[in-house]
Amino acid sequence: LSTPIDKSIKLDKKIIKDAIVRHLHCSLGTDENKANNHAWWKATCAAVQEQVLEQLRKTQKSHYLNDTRAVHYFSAEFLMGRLMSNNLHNLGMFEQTQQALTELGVNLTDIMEEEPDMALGNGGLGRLAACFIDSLATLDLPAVGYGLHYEHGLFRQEIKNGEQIERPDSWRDYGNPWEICRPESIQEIPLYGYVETKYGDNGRIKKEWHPGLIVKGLPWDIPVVGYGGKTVNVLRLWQSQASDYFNWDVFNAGGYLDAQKENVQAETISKVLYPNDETEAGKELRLIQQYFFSACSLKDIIRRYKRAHGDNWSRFSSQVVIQLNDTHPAIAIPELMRILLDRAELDWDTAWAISSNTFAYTNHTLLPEALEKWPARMFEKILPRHLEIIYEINHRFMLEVEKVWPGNVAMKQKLSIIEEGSDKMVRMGNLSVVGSFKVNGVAEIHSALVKKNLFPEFDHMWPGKLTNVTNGITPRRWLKACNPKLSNLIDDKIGSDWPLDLNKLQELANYADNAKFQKQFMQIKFENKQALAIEIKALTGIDVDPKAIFDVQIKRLHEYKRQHLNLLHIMALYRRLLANPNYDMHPRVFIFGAKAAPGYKLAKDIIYAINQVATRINNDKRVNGKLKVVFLPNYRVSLAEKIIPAADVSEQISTAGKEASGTGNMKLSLNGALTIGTLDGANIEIAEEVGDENIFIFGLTVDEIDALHKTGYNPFDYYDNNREIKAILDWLETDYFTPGKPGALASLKHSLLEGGDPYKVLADFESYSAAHEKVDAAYKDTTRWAKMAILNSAKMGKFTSDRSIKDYVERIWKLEACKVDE
Ligand code: 26V
Repeated sequence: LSTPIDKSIKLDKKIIKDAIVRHLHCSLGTDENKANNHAWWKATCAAVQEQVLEQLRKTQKSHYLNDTRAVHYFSAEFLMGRLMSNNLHNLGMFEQTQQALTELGVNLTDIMEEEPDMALGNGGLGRLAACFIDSLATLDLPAVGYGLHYEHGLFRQEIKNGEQIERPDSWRDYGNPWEICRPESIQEIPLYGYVETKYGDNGRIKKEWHPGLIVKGLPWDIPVVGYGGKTVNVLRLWQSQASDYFNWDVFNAGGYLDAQKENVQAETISKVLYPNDETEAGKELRLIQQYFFSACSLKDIIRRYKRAHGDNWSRFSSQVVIQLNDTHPAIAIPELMRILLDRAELDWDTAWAISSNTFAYTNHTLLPEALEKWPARMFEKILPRHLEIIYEINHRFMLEVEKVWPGNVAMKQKLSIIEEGSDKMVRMGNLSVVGSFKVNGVAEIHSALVKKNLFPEFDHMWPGKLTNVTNGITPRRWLKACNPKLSNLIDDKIGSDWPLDLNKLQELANYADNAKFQKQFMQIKFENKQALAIEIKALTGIDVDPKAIFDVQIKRLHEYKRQHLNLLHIMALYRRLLANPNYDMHPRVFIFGAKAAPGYKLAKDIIYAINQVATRINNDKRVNGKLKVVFLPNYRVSLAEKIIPAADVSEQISTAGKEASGTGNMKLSLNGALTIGTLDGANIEIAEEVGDENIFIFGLTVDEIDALHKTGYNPFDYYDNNREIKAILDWLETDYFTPGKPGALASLKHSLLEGGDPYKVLADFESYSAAHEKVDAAYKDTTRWAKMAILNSAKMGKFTSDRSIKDYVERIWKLEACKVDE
């Protein structure tokens, strides 16, 4: 599947320079003397976009002429970050552009800072989608990403007096030079209203949905440039708009409230990305968002299918595969059924055969509170016809369950798509499994737990439906572009085709003991740390020494990820240093980056606690420069790109069984950071690749956590019997870290004691602390550390998202690559 880079498409520096200046003049209406960095950035984007659009046109022509089977990646989130550096690298024109700009007196690195992040996602799930569409284009696979064109992405985080403040993210305020508006492909989406039952000519019952509101979906296309610059796929994001069309039936039915209000509502649909939290707020709008983008995308796919195949549906599921990125787009299943039944007038069995051979579903979490359920009455109001179809899907499914477990009512209750109770709920996970031909988890252990704990009966009913595809990351963004110094060193040592064939990095293992290579490798790490130290100073005012160990935990804030375990250990180190100023440790800088869901109180308390502890420690002369704590505000893709190349230690410390995969773990290890982590998610597979001697594993395993649960876990056992734990937790209740405000950090202590410590922080503390002593000892042995760091980079080949995509192609999508004709 891999594409060799074709040097012939590389553009001459002179041509690029002329194009940039031309755009400065003709697109931006300014000139070389007046232009600021923002104008230079836009002009450069426009010059790059010329190349991108040329390849996009060729790609679309090839796909059309070959009538290829294609995958459609449905995702409520795409965390794209910035596109300039990525597009330049993938087109193979980074260096020429850099030189062209230098000749114009402009610094490429500076103007790239002008680009706002496209933060249309919460975290891992959204970034995975972004890595996947990069790999799909790189592997010349026909693919479309479908999602929502949020006006505001994930909130911007500010820290005021140690606390998180959420500010709106406005990534499009000055326009986005990469996106193309496609009004010719607008879709109309019905909502609300009622269902009429009619009798057709053949005596068959016909259902007609009379919607109460029609909204328009306007598509914006973001070109997705594959590495090598040949295939350019699209990410199509839908923006909602008020439609001038109203179904006046509804006026009579009383569903119509007020035209103005509904116009506002229509435009509200794609206004804002919801952060992951459990609050009730916005539930209804969230369901509408999901239906809106799923329905727009399906209509778009069907329009394209019909252009080639007319009204003959028989080839639909051999041309179209739809991957559901979690259950957020699961409403696409009843929507396709509705189209096939009510519009195409197919019979149920034919429709179901097409639909259930079209969808595949990826599960990304086992956390019960994250499994989507919608009140049936909300469905009835917004999508009345879909609720009917879901009941019918469920009815037929229950007949299957009856065959396997005759007379077993409890089993039916457990597996039903409808959860019975005072408030009936639609279980989107169950709907997704029933309506898909494959279901996958995102790391070996996670997929095993999906089979064992989440969907064991489905696994029994349909052996082979549940499978695994371990996540991956694109090495183009997460090594080549973000760590140019290390990339160049690797190029010099093993050649430059590793970005397409990451297993080539294995060859670096031959140099793991080579003193000269070790020195070069660690010198680059040091220079990356110097650059991050400057960034830290600029962002927080904190001075850090690049000779210290940079110990990094960057991810969304959640109790299961256990940033508070890291914090308790930092407090332990601080205490040890105060008790013994000669406490033997290599200087350490603990670096955090994390956003908390605005409605998640304890997560916000943990951010506050980190900041308060940081302030106290960073200003305490007694620690003698051995300990620093940094909380970097507004963690996002572009900040990750600066932190990851500079990390020595990667914190992957979730409670075993809770982190489905993790992908930051892969990025950090690829850039030569050593992992301190639990046997959870992809950490297990990382340990298999790097070997136990090159990773610091600690803590309870999934089985041990289970056992602890069964015997009864009592956090007070640890509080009462471990003097250090007791002292630290008690410390949180004083005003030592919150002068004049005793008790300001008490919620943390409370959650770990009276709250029952649901994520077993105290149970893992000792083992975590011991692992950190091993980290310290390893770092002091500079040769050993260099070897370990090199081996981490060398052994990450498995975790390229190209491998993940090839797994999806083989196990699920059955796609063929389609080379783009010249
Ligand atoms: C959602 C919610 C919503 C309600 C409150 C708690 C909560 C906690 C987590 C989530 C996220 C669910 C989906 C998700 O983002 N999963 C992440 O997917 C990544 C890509 O597969 C994977 O690497 C991460 O381990 C997994 O957490």
